[in-house]
Amino acid sequence: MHAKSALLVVDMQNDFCPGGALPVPDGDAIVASVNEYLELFAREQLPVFASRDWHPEETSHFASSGGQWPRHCVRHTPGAAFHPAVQFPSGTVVLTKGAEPDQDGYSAFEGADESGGTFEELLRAQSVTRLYVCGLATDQCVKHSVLDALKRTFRVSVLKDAVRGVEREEGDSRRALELMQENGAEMITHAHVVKRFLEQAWLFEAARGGG
Ligand code: VGL
Ligand code: ZN
Repeated sequence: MHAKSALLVVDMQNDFCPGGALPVPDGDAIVASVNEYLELFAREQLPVFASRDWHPEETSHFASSGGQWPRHCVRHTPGAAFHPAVQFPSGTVVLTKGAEPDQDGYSAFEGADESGGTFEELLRAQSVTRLYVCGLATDQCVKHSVLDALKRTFRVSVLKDAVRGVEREEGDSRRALELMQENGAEMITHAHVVKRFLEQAWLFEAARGGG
């Protein structure tokens, strides 16, 4: 049996896009690619997860309380909403993270759905073994989510054409991608994912039809 895959779209929120409070340069330039992946996973009837930063008004995550970031993604504000052009399929599970005043919430594995199910519980319940990851920001929440997934023994594919970094220091995104790769993540682009899914479908058909 082949690996069951799921898609994780990290923090595609207004505040991380140009015009937002903590803009990722060209953060919105990946929207079209993200939508292609969403369509692909929806068509394959594979689980789709969308993490969101969901901070309280005051949190140790913000510079105003000793953290390193400007105020961003304060829960229920327009900046915390998903970018309006991202087309999440019905059934997308939203993972809320960073909601506690002492929680950075850099990793989607700190997130939970509306019933309190943690990301890992939700993945295990559906026997997911491979996670495809895209979104914002390569050098922050994408990186932490990917490293956490690997630590928890999931296989991880980073969708290189659908991530962008904050780049607080030049080269942060490149270094983050290298670190993810060193820890076992695979780097992949859309055409290869499509090809892989097609091949898996053929193998499945062949096995079923007896050749
Ligand atoms: C993020 C910095 C602070 C992210 C969240 O989503 O990558 N970065 N909070
Ligand atoms: Zn944050």
